[in-house]
Amino acid sequence: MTTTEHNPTAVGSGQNATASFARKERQAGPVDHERAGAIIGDALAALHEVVRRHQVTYAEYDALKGWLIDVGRTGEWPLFLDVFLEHVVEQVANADRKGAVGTIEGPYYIPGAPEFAAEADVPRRADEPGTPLLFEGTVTDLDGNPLDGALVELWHADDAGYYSQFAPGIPEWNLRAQIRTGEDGHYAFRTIQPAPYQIPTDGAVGAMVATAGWHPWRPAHLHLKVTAPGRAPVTTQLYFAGGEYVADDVAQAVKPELILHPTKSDSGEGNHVTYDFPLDPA
Ligand code: MBD
Ligand code: FE
Repeated sequence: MTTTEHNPTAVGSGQNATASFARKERQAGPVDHERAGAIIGDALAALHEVVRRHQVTYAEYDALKGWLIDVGRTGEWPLFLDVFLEHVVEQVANADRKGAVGTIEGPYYIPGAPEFAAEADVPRRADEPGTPLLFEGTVTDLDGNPLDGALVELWHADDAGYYSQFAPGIPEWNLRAQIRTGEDGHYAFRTIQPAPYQIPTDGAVGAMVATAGWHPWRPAHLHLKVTAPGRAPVTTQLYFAGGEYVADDVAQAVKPELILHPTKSDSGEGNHVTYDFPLDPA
């Protein structure tokens, strides 16, 4: 094992995720004070109810204060929010979708990965460990007509569960690529299968999970963002049938439509799987 080269820490990946979020373009509109007051008031009322129901003590209140301060100091807010809150925001946002099913984006997306036409040999190390995977499909409208000029962005962890640009010692764009489709809407990625992802156990979020008596794991997954002119973009993840934690994701982001059933490749080397993305109108 070469884990000494990239021995990620909660602080390291947390600070990288916080810096990445700071670079993200976000919508800023006029504040609706009535709506803000209702949401903030209800959020605080939900916490008040927890304090009363569990008769929370001053020692527990101080533990919470210290923990909140630690999460901020170590940059783990993106991790915490995306693991424990984003799945409900995503459900609300995408409730009316008819096409490809979405799920949470998570903290490790980076725009601008190396771009390919129709087929990508996903950037990876010469000796990249992991089972080879050919992952292909078609981007269509809701009637199954292929979409020309769609963009399929893929990012995923390596065979040790680490993401480039968030864990140290991994080449910048490792296991990140985007494909622009042609007239047939087809895309094909040659990559390796990721390992399950473990929330860092040496940080504040890991401490919360351990204190609660939970496990810190997400099932192995591929992240995707698919966009096309005139269509609603979809952000999603795909999982592997029978994989560890598929039925028990700490981030609660698995949906039945998102489970892949890869087969052995004809060559006998690695796996093959097909998945199509029918995109809703914008
Ligand atoms: C991940 O890899 C991830 O996908 C999410 C949602 C949260 C933490 C790490
Ligand atoms: Fe992930």
